[in-house]
Amino acid sequence: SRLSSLDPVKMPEWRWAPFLSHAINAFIPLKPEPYPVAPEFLQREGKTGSKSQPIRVTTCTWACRTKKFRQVRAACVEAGRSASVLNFVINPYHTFDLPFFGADLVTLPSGHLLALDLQPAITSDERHTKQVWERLMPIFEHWRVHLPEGGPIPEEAKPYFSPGFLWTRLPLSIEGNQLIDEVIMPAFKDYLNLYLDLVEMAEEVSPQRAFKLLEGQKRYLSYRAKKDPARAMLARFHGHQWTESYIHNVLFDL
Ligand code: DBV
Repeated sequence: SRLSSLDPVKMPEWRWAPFLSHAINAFIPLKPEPYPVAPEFLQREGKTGSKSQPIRVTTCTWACRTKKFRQVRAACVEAGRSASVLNFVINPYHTFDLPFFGADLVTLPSGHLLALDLQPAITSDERHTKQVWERLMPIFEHWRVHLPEGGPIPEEAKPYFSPGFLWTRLPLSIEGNQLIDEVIMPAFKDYLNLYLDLVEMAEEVSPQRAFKLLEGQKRYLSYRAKKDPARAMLARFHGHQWTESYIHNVLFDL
């Protein structure tokens, strides 16, 4: 079993392993340190499906911190035909004017739900968004033409997205898997590359500015915790108490 948040996630058949591997390799130059995660959240086994055809579920958390990242964490779910998920969020320290990196790669029996974004901590603030969006939009435009639209998102969620929100639904078919390999994977690499470049350039802000960013980060994470679309699924797999604690104390813990 896993003793540190940096230990490799070993889940055979997990659809999203190449994405997490890519990200972990990209952090190596930043000298990642373990992020404290309680043992019951490093790896948790569960069961779903029916009595006659049970399906084993594993949920793992990979996490680290670096000089500029308060928390980088990947929630990894492998449940065979029922679900395969990588939810990946990079939380910068609020002392830098940086967005969050967010990826939600979800395979359910109904198909793949795929979301990628650099999400603002504060909205309607050019100083926070302009440099990011200027560089993000060409990348977004490049990849989105190859993907069907994901459909509407709730109005109340909109402040938390950038205009470069890449959001699609793909079928569980050879064509769907091909789009994941040929579009979603390179898009993920481009978004992460841009993000790490913005991070490298970022310098500490004034205490007043940092306070505003902290308030924004708290609002964003409270929203994500409150509206986590995985809540029902995780509760089915691992129980309500474990799920609530995981959401509030690990996934969105600021
Ligand atoms: N989503 C999370 C966490 C997950 C997770 C922590 C641990 O924030 C998985 C797992 N997302 C997950 C699952 C579903 C979705 C859906 C299991 C399917 C829920 C279901 O149908 O039962 C993007 N993710 C979604 C949806 C959106 C996003 C818009 C559809 C919601 C709906 O239809 O109700 N999540 C959203 C987003 C980011 C994100 C933009 C960041 C880029 O993480």
